[in-house]
Amino acid sequence: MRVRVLYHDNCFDGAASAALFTAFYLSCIEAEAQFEYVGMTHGPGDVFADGAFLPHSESDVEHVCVDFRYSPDPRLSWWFDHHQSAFISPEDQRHFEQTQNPRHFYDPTAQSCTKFVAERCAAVYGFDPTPHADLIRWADLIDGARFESPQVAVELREPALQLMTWVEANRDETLKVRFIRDLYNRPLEDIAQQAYVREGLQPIMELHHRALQILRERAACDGGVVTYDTSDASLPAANKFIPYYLFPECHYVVGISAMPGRLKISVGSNPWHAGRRTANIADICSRYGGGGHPMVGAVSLRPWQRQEAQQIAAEIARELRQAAERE
Ligand SMILES: [Mn+2]
Repeated sequence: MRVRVLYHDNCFDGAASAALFTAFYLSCIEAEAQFEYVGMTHGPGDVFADGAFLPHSESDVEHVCVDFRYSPDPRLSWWFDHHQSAFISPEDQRHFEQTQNPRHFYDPTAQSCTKFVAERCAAVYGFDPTPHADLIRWADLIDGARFESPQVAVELREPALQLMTWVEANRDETLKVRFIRDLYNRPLEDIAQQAYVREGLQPIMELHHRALQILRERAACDGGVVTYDTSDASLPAANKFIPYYLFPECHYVVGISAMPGRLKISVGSNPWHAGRRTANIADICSRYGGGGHPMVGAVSLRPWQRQEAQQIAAEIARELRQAAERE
């Protein structure tokens, strides 16, 4: 069997979910299966339309989607997700609910898809995830943004956090696949010492320090909400925790950055003050065509829509200031 894994691209939980599903499939379904991986990115329109699924004529293929939105396409054999915005339309949600596919798993309360895959596959198929316990623990910490402090998240001394930084910035297709294979074959400390990771990380860490410097200059906190716009500064690797490192007492962050092929408005709530995260960020972002989780989300726009991005970011910041005032 050929197994084509669609996974959330440039995301530690996405890569870790793909790795864990692979380990599960090889040990519980078919030891000889051949895997291929396709990174998926959230955006406007049907993101599956662009060749995610192989033609129906290729019958020896199973399509799997992990840590990424639902598709009603009948070729989707397996699906695991925990994003609140997993369904792009009410029709898709109805389709999921009516189809009752026993291989489609969804739980918006799961902190990471990696742990969700591990738990469901253990419960339903008897999969033993213990060899991957470290990967699961870190994916869960990372996707839930459960770090001890902003220092841990920004200074990046832990191997898992170096890998998180690497995977969020890596655009090399071959290395994406190598990384997923490494995640189910090697301990995280080993992977962080691999030459391809070290070499990839070095310029990212330089960018990271530059981002820290730029955000120091540009980010401002008003009414508990940090705002910034680096969309003119080509900083693809800006670490999402820097605003909390700079403003540890803030409630929310709304930032605009330029990603390859899109502008991204990143919206987050302060993970180190969990008690006051009252705004539902997934709901707010979905009003502007974006999505995510209640605590963190994003809106993507076309690269030339900078003015629209600034206007949307200002509206979201205004709404979050009102929430912060009540918290
Ligand atoms: Mn995830």
